[in-house]
Amino acid sequence: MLAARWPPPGDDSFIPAENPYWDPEIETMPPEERAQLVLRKLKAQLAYCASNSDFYRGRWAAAGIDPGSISSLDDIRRVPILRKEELRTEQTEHPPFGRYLCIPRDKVLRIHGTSGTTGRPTAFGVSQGDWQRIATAHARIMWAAGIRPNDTIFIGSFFGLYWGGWGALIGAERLGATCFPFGAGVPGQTLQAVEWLAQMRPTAFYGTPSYALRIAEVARDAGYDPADFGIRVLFFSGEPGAGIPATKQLIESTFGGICIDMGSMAEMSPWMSNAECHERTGMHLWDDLVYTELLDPVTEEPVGPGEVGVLVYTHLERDSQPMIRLWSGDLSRYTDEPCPCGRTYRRLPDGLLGRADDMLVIRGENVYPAAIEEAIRAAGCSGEFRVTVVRQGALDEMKVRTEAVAGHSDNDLRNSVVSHLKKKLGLRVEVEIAPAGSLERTEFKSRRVSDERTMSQDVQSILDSR
Ligand code: 8LE
Repeated sequence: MLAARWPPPGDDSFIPAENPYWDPEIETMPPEERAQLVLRKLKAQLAYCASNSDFYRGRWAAAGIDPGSISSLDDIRRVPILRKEELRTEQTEHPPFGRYLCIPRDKVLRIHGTSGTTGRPTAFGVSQGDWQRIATAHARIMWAAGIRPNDTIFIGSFFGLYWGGWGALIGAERLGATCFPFGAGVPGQTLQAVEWLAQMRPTAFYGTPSYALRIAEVARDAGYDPADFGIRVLFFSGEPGAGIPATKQLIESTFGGICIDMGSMAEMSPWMSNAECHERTGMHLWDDLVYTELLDPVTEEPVGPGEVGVLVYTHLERDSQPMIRLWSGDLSRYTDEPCPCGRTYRRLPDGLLGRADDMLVIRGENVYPAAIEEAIRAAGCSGEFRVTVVRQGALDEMKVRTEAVAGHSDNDLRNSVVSHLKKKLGLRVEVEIAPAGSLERTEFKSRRVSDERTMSQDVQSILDSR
């Protein structure tokens, strides 16, 4: 369905007949042909921003860019990169939505926002058309994950400003599935979740990986085996985990369903534009919805396959608050090797490696939080863990606290963590085994790695200044 209209109508009621693809033409087209489609949509999106936003008009004029002169995807590099701090400043100066809201204020259908734990929260104003387009995009992507209209989808995520749960909900509704918006965050709700899961037997689950593992623990304590819930597909966003092989395997063996990694950023909704298919070979970049560049964190030049770059996103069909070249800060690598699913999108085979500002430099080595989690999980740690990096004398030391696992002696577990980290990262660690269940759990996003050296701030300021 190569819609001639821009933005495409989001309210159609199309649902494919049983078929591996929602949109076989777009999903399997040769990449060069898709690039032409992306370019057409990009030009329409840029022209729309130039006519409807003083914010974009102003910044592009200041950079000497005429968006009408963009004639190839490479040309996008002439458009200035946008950073989250600039969005915050713009909203402070032009409250509440900033001048990148391209629709009249009274056409805002929904208000969402960031949690604002770091700095001023950002407000998202969403039009009805965008809400519908996001729903359709998510339905298409959830279809690729193997979700079908006869599925019942349990959404174990907050229903507030956070877009995660809402994005899953509207995608599920558009796909015609049965929605079960259970929520999260209310005291006692996790045990209730377990009881509802056992009773209602939903076939799909959405939340954060941390929360799925938390639910599994509470289920076991209450005498249930999470594999008996009958969940076929578990899909996740918001934090690393579902893209980390050992964590993916832990989730799959715990629940007996497939574990699907998804997620870009709330600003970029449809945030499922990074998402795995049911083959689970790494998140596809659904480039006809959001065009994604991978850029060197320092030079901001494009990186090739296999090289680490920052994901930089551009909306292609948003009319309310389009983001053009939003610097995510998330590091990843891409491949253009084919996926067995037959979709021709590039993929991120290692998921998101971590945020550029979370990357640790330990004794001269770049260490990604996702690699630390991979090693710790592969060592057999199925409970919570915490990692601290400290400087002792002139040396960086990594300290790991993890929890005892039934059936393993503390000593074996400690040795296993030491040897996995040594093998994966080449680092010596100090490991402490805490009692099972003693480290704090989250129903949202976990922060498991903390850097207590001052050097990380130096690295941060270098990255910030570029
Ligand atoms: C590793 C995508 C969404 C709505 O679930 C979300 O969490 O959006 P939010 O709150 O804007 O946070 C975005 C950040 O969460 C990303 O920049 C990235 O650092 C992290 N994140 C999201 N999905 C993943 C992730 N990190 N793997 C993921 N699958």
